[in-house]
Amino acid sequence: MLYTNARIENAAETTDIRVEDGRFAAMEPKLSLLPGEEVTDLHGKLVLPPFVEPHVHLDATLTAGDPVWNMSGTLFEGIECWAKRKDKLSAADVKDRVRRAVRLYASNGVQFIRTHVDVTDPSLVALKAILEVREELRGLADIQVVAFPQEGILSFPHGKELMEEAVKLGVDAVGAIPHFEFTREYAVESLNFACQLAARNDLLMDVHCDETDDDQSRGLETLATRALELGLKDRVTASHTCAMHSYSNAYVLKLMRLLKMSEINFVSNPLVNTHLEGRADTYPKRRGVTRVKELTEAGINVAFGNDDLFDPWYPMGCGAMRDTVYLGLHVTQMMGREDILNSYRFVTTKAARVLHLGDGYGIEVGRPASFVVMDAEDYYEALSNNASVTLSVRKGKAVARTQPARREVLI
Ligand code: 17E
Ligand code: FE2
Repeated sequence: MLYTNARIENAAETTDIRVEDGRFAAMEPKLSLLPGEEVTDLHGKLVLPPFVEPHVHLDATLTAGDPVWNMSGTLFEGIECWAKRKDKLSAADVKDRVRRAVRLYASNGVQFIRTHVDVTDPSLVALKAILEVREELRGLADIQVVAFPQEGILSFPHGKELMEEAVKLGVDAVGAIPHFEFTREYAVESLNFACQLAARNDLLMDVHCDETDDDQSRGLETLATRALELGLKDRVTASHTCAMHSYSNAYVLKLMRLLKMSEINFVSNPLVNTHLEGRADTYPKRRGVTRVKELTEAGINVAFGNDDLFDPWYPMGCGAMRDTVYLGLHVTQMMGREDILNSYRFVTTKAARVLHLGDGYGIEVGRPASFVVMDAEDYYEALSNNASVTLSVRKGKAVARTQPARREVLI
């Protein structure tokens, strides 16, 4: 297959792309058609590597209001609502919702997903179901699974054993939730335990870290220190890190040195944390989004995720990566022209680094021919106009297509 006139990652000139045996076989400004080769003219439209969702809770997806709505809008009431839904989980229920969510993602050009799955459940029913259904969904997306101890490792009965059991079942990454543990001591111990579990089993790590407005929440410094000392480095991701929004600048000045040395990644979830944080404030209300601009300027890898799709923590979501980028740029005040033009990287290449996709990802000759086409000429226009992903190609195969809306003014 030959795709002509692709505008790859905002390039000024267009490129022709040859795909053979599911891989990028050649890329040149002009390629001549081989005998019998099929051709698709992309008409100068934007071509990006596939979107990557670096943070979502697929076990809870599509359960908002079932059995109760989160009325306060806090993280903690969300956890209580979810605990009630957890009692009703079955493998069929989890698989059905995950299938629907992954199909929504696929229709929006998302081909790689990291999901956190709650393992504070003695039956581990959701984890087992997701490990099974991800095989069935491989044609649409690669799904990475994090063992996520929603109710704590030290503060939940047999929390450590459940984490170890999840590792045996075949998760890709180890999680933790230090700010939810009963005490600061437990928070530190839970991080030590999780880091050692990841190191021993050669797994990635992704910690729900300091998802609170409490400026005394200091999980991050412990996580970064262990990542450095155990040599885990960029295999570790700190998600949320909302407390960093509220840290004093003097403390952040000290912390930044450690964060750079540790080489850990960050994932910020602006849609969800602007909604969940600041709930104990009157006015002014904090936004609770971590310091994305300063981290990025320091050369630290930060990606944006959705976190939720219609669940106890967030009552919206359509499975696209656009809204998290759009809000993320506003709330972090990263609205310069170059910031906007390059912001697709938060949900493509930077998110791919979080997932350690390596050379399984990216538009380069020899790599799997996976890419998306957008109804725009560059990402500035795509983001501003909420452009559709008109085509999603995965390993050489078209997996989703959208007809862009045609709008007419009638007078
Ligand atoms: N659980 C949690 O601890 N934090 C979140 N943001 C979500 C679930 C969505
Ligand atoms: Fe999360």
